[in-house]
Amino acid sequence: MLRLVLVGGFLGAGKTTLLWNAAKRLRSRGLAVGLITNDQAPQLVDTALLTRAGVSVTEVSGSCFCCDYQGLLDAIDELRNRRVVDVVIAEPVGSCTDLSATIVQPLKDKLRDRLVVAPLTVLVDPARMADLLEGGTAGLHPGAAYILRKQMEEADILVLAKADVLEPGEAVALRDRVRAAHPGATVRTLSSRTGEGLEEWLEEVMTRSDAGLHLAEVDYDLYAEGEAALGWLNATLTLEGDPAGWNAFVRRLLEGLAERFRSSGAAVGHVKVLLDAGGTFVVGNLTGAAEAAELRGSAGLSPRAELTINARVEMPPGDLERSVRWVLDAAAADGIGWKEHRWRCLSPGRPEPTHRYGFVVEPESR
Ligand SMILES: Nc1nc2c(ncn2[C@@H]2O[C@H](COP(=O)(O)OP(=O)(O)OP(=O)(O)O)[C@@H](O)[C@H]2O)c(=O)[nH]1
Ligand SMILES: [Mg+2]
Repeated sequence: MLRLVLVGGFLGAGKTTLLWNAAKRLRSRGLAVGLITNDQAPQLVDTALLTRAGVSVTEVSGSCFCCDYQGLLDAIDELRNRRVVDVVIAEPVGSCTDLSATIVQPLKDKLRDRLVVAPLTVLVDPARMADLLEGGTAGLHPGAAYILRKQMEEADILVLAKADVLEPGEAVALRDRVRAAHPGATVRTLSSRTGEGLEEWLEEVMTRSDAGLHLAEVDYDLYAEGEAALGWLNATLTLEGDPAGWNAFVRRLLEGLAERFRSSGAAVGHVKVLLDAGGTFVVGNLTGAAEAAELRGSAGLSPRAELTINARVEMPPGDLERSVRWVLDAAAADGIGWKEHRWRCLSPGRPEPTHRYGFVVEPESR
């Protein structure tokens, strides 16, 4: 039977990177894998990136999985219509929580004949985890930190991601503190970058079928407030300019944005950009205004490039749009012209889940 693996966690926690690495390993075991991305608006860097990596991927955009339950089912069907699929790995929007009640329980209840749901995995960035354990907000709006806490509370498997950024002793100590705070979850450390802990996590999600063991008590007013604190921008542009300068352009853009958000005191959820010049591409990420921009890949020597920007930052959408336009103009000052194709800027609306179960669906009551 088809296995569905849900990988949740806050913005920038490392979900898409894990999806890609997991898909590669499962493929090498001879399994057919499909991936599903999810966002409040179309034009996703994640989808573009995974597609370029040669995986079968589809997206649910315009709403989170919980508010578009049917959209998730349709996406699973779309993957199955393309070819036989053994495993689907799906990444819900990073600002989404209450997935156990709104997705996992309904799936266990309604689709028991069609799929097995793996334990709900939630990734947490260690840079945020330490402060949250101290009762802090990890530099986020209290409502956004509330979402992150609820994500951890409902996890079946709680993963301290990006373990490579910690010293080995530090990782073990932090993991033990998370275990003490979340005794009902399996707590793991994992690094998609080094591969540490990846096989063990895969083994667990590929063999266990006791998904959704916990429900978090979620106050939807606070949840909505946390989502509304985030400005959301998805844009696609065409650039024209010096073919040798694309990587430097992406760096200027991300550093300019980091500086702009720092000076306005706006916390960064995640800013990701994908620049494709003649079939080769460079990806840039910013997971905090104080964090260094990360660039991977290298753009080709084409005078034209396509740029996709996805930014989730704690500022009103209008301010976010003005900031991005201003930094784009500054970064493009050295003879680069840009023309926008699609530009969506919004603040996520109040979550209104399609289903919400107030109880854990037991195997015998299915
Ligand atoms: N050091 C380190 N960085 C990682 C690891 N996994 C992901 N990252 C980096 O973290 C950033 C965010 O990664 P993504 O996989 O895009 O995160 P995400 O959770 O999918 O983000 P959203 O889709 O915006 O919610 C990128 O810069 C990644 O390269 C890891 O294992 N180690
Ligand atoms: Mg992602």
